[in-house]
Amino acid sequence: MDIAVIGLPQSGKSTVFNALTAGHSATTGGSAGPMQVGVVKVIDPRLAVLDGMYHPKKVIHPEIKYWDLPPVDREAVSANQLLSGRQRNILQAADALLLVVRVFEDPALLHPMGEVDPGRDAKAMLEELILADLEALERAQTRLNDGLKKSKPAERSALVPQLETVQKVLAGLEQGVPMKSQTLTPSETSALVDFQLLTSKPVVIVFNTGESQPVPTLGGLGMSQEVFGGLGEVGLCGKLEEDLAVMEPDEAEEFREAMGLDEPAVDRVKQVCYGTVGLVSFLTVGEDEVRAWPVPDGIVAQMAAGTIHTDFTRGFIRAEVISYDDLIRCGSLAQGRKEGVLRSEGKTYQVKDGDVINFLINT
Ligand SMILES: Nc1nc2c(ncn2[C@@H]2O[C@H](COP(=O)(O)OP(=O)(O)OP(=O)(O)O)[C@@H](O)[C@H]2O)c(=O)[nH]1
Ligand SMILES: [Mg+2]
Repeated sequence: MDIAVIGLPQSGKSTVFNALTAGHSATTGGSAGPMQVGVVKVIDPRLAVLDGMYHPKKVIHPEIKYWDLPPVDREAVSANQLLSGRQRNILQAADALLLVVRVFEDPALLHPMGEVDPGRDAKAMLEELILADLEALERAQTRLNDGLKKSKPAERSALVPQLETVQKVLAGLEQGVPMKSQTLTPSETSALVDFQLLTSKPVVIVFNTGESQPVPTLGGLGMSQEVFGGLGEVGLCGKLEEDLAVMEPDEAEEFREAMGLDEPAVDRVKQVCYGTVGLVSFLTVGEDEVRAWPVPDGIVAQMAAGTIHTDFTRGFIRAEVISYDDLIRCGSLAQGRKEGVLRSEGKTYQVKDGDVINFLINT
């Protein structure tokens, strides 16, 4: 999963990125550096238990790739352009956006908009995403209109529905409704896939607080989920977490306890991202490897098979499924079968988190 870190200049994006990746993205910003990418393994503790049972050659944990974008310059911000054209292009390819909002106070660090005001900043960035999509769809509308004028009657039947979809979503965006909160049919949604609209992506707000500063909530800031649609939220102290991220684990743990901190930021952010994006993991076991596969919640077995190999979707016969807890209790798939907890499921079975699955495929 690719997650891009966005936010106002100097909100602490690179600091949060470093906290999450234990990386060393240059902080303080200002200069237009390259994009930084940090890869984090999402350790699934269930795999360690399965490793002990199967002794496979490999144990494969899922990965999250965080991107820290090159900064926007202050002139652009004063001209109210909060995302550069280059940033918009990069963001299109992300699966989710992590929106860092400054909560920490620091008289030495000027806020680009004046006072520290988390609600204003979060709304401004969400509106910027809407603006980016409006501009992209307006260009598409012009292009489709031109295409229609030049097209032969036979070609029109393909262009007209696309234009209608673009206009429908444009109308919603003009009302401030992100694409993901609009009611669209599956065919309308698929007509828009190629645009990779920014408001179609899940957004997790990271409140970057000072030490022992209370964490705001979206509700408290008057941001209703109905308007902005499926936002995740998490609070952390970027600067402190950045320091803890590069310590030895034992030492970091001692600090956490002494300071009464929660779980490491990297774990909490991962959980909120998984929840907001709607990901669950199914597991596969064997002598070669044990592995966790993140998939969208609600995915059906036939499609889940396709995450292992695209051919598996076509060749899907059935899935043998046992829950992780049942497998651990039974000690083996064979015992699970004897006890009747290893089931045979068809194409439309909805995969659950922790399902251990063996797909039977017609190759
Ligand atoms: N006091 C305090 N300062 C912070 C905190 N997080 C970040 N900063 C400081 O804020 C400044 C900007 O942090 P960056 O992480 O570079 O912010 P950025 O959003 O990546 O900045 P640009 O990439 O330039 O837009 C740095 O001087 C950080 O040390 C925090 O939690 N508390
Ligand atoms: Mg930065």
